[in-house]
Amino acid sequence: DVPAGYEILTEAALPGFLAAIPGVADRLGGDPGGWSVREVGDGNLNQVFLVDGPAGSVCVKQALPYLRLVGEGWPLGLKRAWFEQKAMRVHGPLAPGRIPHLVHYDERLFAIVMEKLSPHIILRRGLVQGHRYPHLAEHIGTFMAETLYGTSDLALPAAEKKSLVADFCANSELCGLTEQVIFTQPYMTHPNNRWTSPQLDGWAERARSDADWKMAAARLKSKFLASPEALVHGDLHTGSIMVTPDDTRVIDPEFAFFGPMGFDLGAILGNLWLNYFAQDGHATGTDPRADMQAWVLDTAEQVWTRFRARFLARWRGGATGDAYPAALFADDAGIRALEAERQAYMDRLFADALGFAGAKITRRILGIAHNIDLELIADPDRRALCEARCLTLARALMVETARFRTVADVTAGAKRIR
Ligand code: ADP
Ligand code: SR1
Ligand code: MG
Ligand code: MG
Ligand code: MG
Repeated sequence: DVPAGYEILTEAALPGFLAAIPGVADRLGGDPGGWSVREVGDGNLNQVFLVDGPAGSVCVKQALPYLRLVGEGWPLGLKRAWFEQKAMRVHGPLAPGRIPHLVHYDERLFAIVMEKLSPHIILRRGLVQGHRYPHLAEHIGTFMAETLYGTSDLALPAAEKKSLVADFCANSELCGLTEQVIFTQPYMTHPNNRWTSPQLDGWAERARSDADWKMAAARLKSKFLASPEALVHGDLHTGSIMVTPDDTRVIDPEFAFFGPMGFDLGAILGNLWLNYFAQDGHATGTDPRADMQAWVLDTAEQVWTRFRARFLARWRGGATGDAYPAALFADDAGIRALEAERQAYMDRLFADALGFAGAKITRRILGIAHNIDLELIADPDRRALCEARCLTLARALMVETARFRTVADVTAGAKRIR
């Protein structure tokens, strides 16, 4: 059901489309006929164009009426573009400088015009190449603390939050995609699934038959379905972050909805831990990756540590939302109780994050959508070894979550897996 007026943009159509948007022609400069246009989409869902003129540049992202990864055989609603621009409008002011500037949203074409990030690259590609990003943990830990705290009941009055929850409730199609491809399909026989075969056939069978593992996935799915804690990005893996040595930007929040905060935390942590195990597959005699692996593990620790510190600082600085009414906790006993509650809240968030991290790792190895961290390891035996290590950690994070009391426990656990 493609709405009347919608058309799939082409490189040839881009200059005409952009020239008609107030301010964009000036931003690009010169004559539209001279603008250079390149389609660069490498994601699973949409098309993305980079446009350069003599004065500046923009990026245009358009929703296609189907899943790009599969093609027209998997129709997908266009409204995901609306949720993406809405999430950018909500998250942007909470985390200044951490997302691309939103220039324009076109309702007819379901297209977002935004700042072209340059010379940024996708974080996952940089990590696979062995590059380190010294500010990544601070930037991403802070991004998550500000966006998650800032859209929670700790910060927002109930009516304001409920109005936002209502806006994002309709993003049910993309939530449904996550519910299927992350929490359900990897644990059953399904034509979408693939894995390195025959090396991982035993692991795929285990995911289908291990009741503890399946129950952990089902519990996480229930949490995903029924926890409108904050406006989560919803797809915060290392392919949704663009970096330079100094800068970090979060892109692609089309899966945004009011869900469990641990889902975003788990996405980034899980993808970093997956990358840690994948480094062995990219190491060579002249490029051993031991230092890189240490950096990746340390970065995962720092992401959690920075997140926790900033989130707690916001909460202690004076909660403006309707949860934990200040009037109830004004005396000494109340102040102590509230601080104990904050610690317990963070422990619960950490456990959620670990479970979701495990689920995010598992789906990238046994489900439909895989990661270049592992896919670029050409030798299937070598890749399967890395993948089996990933799955060992993933299952432990999901099933034996309580074993990991601190993020250092995960680091130690990952190092023990050989
Ligand atoms: P999808 O939703 O299909 O995954 P993404 O939003 O992840 O699409 O974008 C796909 C690719 O387009 C990214 O991997 C990146 O290379 C490029 N891209 C996206 N947004 C920008 C931007 N603002 N500036 C430069 N490149 C971008
Ligand atoms: C069909 S699954 C496609 C995946 O790509 C997106 O980026 C999300 O991670 C989604 O699960
Ligand atoms: Mg993407
Ligand atoms: Mg996307
Ligand atoms: Mg993921």
